Amino acid sequence: MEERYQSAKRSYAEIGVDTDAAMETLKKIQISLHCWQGDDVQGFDQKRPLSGGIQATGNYPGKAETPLELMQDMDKALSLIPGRHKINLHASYAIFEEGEFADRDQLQPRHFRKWVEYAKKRNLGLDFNPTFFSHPMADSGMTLSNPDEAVRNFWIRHGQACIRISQYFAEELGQPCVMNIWIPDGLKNIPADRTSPRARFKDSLDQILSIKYDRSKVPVCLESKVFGIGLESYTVGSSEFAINYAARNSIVCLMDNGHYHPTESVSDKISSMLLFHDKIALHITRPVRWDSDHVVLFDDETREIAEEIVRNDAVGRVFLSLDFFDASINRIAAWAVGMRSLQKALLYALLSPNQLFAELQKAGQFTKLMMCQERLKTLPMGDVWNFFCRNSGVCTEDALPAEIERYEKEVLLKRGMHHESIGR
Ligand code: RNT
Ligand code: ZN
Repeated sequence: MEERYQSAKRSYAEIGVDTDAAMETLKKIQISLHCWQGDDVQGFDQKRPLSGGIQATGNYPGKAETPLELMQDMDKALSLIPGRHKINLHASYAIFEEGEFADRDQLQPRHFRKWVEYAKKRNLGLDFNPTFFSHPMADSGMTLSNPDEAVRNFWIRHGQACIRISQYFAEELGQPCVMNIWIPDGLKNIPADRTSPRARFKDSLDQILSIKYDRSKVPVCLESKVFGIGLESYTVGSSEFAINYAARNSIVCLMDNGHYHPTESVSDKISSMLLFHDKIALHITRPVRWDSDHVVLFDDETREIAEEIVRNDAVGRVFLSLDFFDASINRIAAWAVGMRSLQKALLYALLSPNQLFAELQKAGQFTKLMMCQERLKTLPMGDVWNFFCRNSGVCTEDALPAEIERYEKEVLLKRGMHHESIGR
């Protein structure tokens, strides 16, 4: 492996790229690992089916059913991912003591104490999300934009509670906690009034953000969307809404690359957003024909997103998080492949002679630029990646399937048998 790395290093040096420097940068890039891939966005505070126009399809055995199982699976996934990262929690993953319960608007930091202990022990950061779905108060399809003031106020209190919890995470862990607001609010059929729900959403956000909190500890993000399942005709939190609200109120815009029309690409949006915003946030996902939330792969758009971050020297300005939920495959593999794919995309970007390419564009040398970009695709990045994995103490690409299969056999499948035997 050492030999292959040295040879790869020489190949990249020929085009002016320093592989050691690329690995140094990659090592420091934190990605937020979304807890919800582990249990198909179920959470622990209710047993309801997933709502909000999102859906996890598939029924792969061994799904985590308890906080302990989810943590155990996360540990396995983290052991397969190079670097030190963050865990992205949803409010629905509150962990209550035996016999205790708090509704979403009554959540307290102590309901997440076990997660803080988990993160501290492993030297991880925590990010957070209020959960505006899978709850009786969200059954109408409207939360922060609901015309019923009692419902809307319930969700405003939820948002405020989540800011307090986020600040608690930041203070306990000594690093910022990114809090992302996404609401499913929308309509299946053609609206008669598009403005009023948006005006109410705007007012709800104002109220949530009006509580006292430390903005340096809790960067609040707003995520937009085009449509949800069963909510195809109108989405309250559209892209224009989110960008304008974030700009006017100095919060962070979160772009999920499944949340745009199919030929629009987030990679193209990043440069514009960075010109006007100090920070941006991304949900990296893989939309297959629609917002399907497939596992992130080392594909063209993921690479292009990574390239934009690196070319703009914006590694420190972009909050990176994964967002997908595939229940049809091994869920730990989904996490590991998703994280590793994004890291590979970042490595690919870091191993690109970006300066040189920019100069070719500036000089109008488009033929040469195309040929150089194509040449880059077949350079031995895999050797650098495997070397990076080994140095980070995690398995290389070839060893990954066996690791997953072993855990499936020793843990996940036994878990399934156990559940059946106790009649779950
Ligand atoms: C839904 C949004 C949102 C959710 C998570 C679970 O379309 O992408 O980010 O996936 O909050
Ligand atoms: Zn998302």
